[in-house]
Amino acid sequence: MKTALITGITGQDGAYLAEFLLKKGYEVHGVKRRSSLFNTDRIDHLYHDPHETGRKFTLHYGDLTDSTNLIRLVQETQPDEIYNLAAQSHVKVSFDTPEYTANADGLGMLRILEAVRLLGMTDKCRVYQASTSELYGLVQAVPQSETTPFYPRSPYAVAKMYAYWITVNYREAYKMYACNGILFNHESPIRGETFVTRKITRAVSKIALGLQERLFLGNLSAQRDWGHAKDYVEAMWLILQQDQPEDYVIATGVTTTVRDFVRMSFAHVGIEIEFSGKNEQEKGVIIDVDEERLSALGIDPSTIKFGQTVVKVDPTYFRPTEVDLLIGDATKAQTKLGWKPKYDLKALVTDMMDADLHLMRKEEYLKKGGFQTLNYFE
Ligand code: NDP
Ligand code: GDR
Repeated sequence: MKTALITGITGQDGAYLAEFLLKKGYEVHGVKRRSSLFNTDRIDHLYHDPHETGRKFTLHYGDLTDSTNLIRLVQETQPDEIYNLAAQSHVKVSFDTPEYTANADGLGMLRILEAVRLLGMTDKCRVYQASTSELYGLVQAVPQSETTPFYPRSPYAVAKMYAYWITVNYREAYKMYACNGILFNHESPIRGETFVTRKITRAVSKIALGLQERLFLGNLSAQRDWGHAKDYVEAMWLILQQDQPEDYVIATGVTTTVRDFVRMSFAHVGIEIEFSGKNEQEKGVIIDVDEERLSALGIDPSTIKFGQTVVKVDPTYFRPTEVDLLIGDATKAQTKLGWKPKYDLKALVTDMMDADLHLMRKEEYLKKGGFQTLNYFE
């Protein structure tokens, strides 16, 4: 039985990867941060009585900014594979917390590599770094592959650039099995609520159910290569199973604007919207409603109003420097790893919309039932 140590286990990818590795029979150790609120929602379902299932899943407190903690955890868990998924992963937030982002996202990987090296585990332990398509930043060429030059456009991307190169350097200097997965955007029903896809599917679900009037977004013209997180964690694992340690781009090869992602999400519930206006004045208005589709979903069509403005631009969400266009070329992963995504964008939108509609129905049910949340502060 192999042992894996996952940092960022409470995040989207950490949760899917933990589930994936447990199914493969791994013993999984995860690093979680201390928080004043419960932060294990995404992995709570993985707790099972090990006597009944034979599964091994253990959480440890830790932080990527604490090197002695990381050394101890690597020593105690003796992993065959480390997946470094922990990061302050929000690009816009990295402009507000640049130094912390550099520390966690950049130096964090150095601390892990050093822990493995100092403990004399370079022959035993393979290390995966969660690198990102944000490294490409300002468009140099498309589609972006392993050989496309980097031009990072945020403190997040600059920090990740350090982590990328320190991984390459430790591989070359110490013959470590250390690899970068350069993953393009990947989403899911458990995507963080402030990333654009999840923000959209949550809001569209609420609008359809009459729980919210409109959605405010930033740059609608940004183009992203969106895949499903379930497909992408499989690629992480494949990257660590090869004879030689190498870096791989993981992407679908299809790019879409934020605007079209909004359209597709509304279309899922039978609502057609049209965008008009430019830049900060742009807005999305309902122009058609498929009542049959709404009814089939159990939604009361009378909550939807023709001509209702459901999307507006709020410049607060603009970034000081933006990444305009990402489209990945995953030929190397397809050829060498045999990796191919199972989800296309439509299947991804369907998965996310179904999940968020389900979630928002709970809210609708409580609201209609007159349920009031207690106010603890009165
Ligand atoms: P999430 O933001 O969902 O999860 C990030 C995880 O890192 C959380 O578990 C978080 O803990 C943890 N974390 C944050 N800071 C620290 C720290 N200082 N020490 C320890 N743990 C920390 O990200 P994703 O799951 O979406 O992404 C996983 C990784 O892949 C990240 O490194 C991200 O930058 C990278 N990536 C993601 C892509 C994507 O499209 N999703 C694409 C390319 C790369 P907590 O729950 O307590 O906040
Ligand atoms: P990104 O993801 O920055 O690509 O980083 P995000 O979903 O935050 O933004 C994608 C694009 O949408 C535009 N946008 C908005 N973004 C957010 N969050 N909120 C809005 O209201 C909004 N309106 C428009 C953004 O400007 C951007 O162009 C994600 C993260 O998971 C990183 O950790 C990862 O490395 C990259 O994907 C690949």
